Amino acid sequence: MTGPKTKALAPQTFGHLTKNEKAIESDSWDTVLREKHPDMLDGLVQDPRSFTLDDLMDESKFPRVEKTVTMQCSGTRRIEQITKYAGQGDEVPQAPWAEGAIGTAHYVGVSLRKVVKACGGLVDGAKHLELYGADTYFKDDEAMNYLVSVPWSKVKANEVLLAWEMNGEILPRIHGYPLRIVVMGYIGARSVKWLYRIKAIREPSRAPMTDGIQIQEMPVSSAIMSPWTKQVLIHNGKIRCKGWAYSGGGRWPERVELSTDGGFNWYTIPLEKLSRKRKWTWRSWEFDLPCDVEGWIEIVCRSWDNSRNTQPPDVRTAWNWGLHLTSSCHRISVYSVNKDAAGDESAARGTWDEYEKFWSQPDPRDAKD
Ligand SMILES: Nc1nc2c(c(=O)[nH]1)N[C@H]1C(S)=C(S)[C@@H](COP(=O)(O)O)O[C@H]1N2
Ligand SMILES: [Mo]
Repeated sequence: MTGPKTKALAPQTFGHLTKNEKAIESDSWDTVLREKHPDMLDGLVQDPRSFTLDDLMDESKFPRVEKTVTMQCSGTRRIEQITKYAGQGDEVPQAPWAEGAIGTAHYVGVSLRKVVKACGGLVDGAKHLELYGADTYFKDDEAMNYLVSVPWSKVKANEVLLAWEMNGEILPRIHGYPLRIVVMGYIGARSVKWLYRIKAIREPSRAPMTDGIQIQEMPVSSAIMSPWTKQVLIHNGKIRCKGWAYSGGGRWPERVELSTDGGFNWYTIPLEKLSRKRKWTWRSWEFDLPCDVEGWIEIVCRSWDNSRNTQPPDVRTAWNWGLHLTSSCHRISVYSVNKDAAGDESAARGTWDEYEKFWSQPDPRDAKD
């Protein structure tokens, strides 16, 4: 995924929006918009119009919206499908994402609904908005733009933003500079970067991440970010675990649980160890997980959202050809070395003297008759 080739892009080191506005004003945003497509919002709207970033930033026309939003790729944790069932998925070489294909940021922009309204609203029959990214790829020997659609109902609910600022800075190029879509609670693929055109249409766009059914709201899921699988952990009877839990569609994790025995017994992470609940974001968590045993153990993470949805137990349960939505309980294998148990454990392992003594006491080692 690379950005559009535009000239004179501003450096990414600006700290303040006033500076950023100037930087954006003077560069290629208008060029991209005007040369490629005269109308930024066209199709089935009453009054097709073009907007500059200045227009969108004008608070007398469009109220500014700020939102903290989690964006999750539908391929998050796909690596678990790949490593367990090699060759059984068609996107394997493209995006072998692990637990990190998710992130939370604070965006500034305007609601797309208001921009549609500024075009006189939709005409009869329009039900979806098609979003064009300026980047291209080849499909059947043809150069295509990145193109997906979102339903009007989602836009109408003010849950789709046009954003130009991320975490207090100008939107970085890699994240869609100068303007991107942010769809709250949906699969990341709908949040189109390097946006240059929006078109109102009747039917949903035939676009990536359909898989027969269009993936929109993300299911409840979670992951352990620390420790890592296969790590050897030397601890004092408690393993410090950290991770995230998220649910799409405006739902949020209510409970996060951890297990050290593959998912038979669960510890509920106390609420004060979860970050605050918000409608459109993940909750990060941290917990000292009690663990007495030594050797290879399986730590499992499971979360429940406010609709009491939970995660399927195993990777295979949600298998599909695109290897999307790996939302099963996250399982990692770690080697536990419990320093606190060291006294007892070494006794159990024993010295040769203890060994002789043990077998001489209740019974000899072998049966005599
Ligand atoms: N124009 C364009 N927008 C795009 C994409 C892309 O390839 N091109 N990838 C999408 C996908 S699949 C995801 S998961 C998110 C990732 O957003 P990020 O790069 O800001 O994390 O962007 C989405 N928007
Ligand atoms: Mo994605």
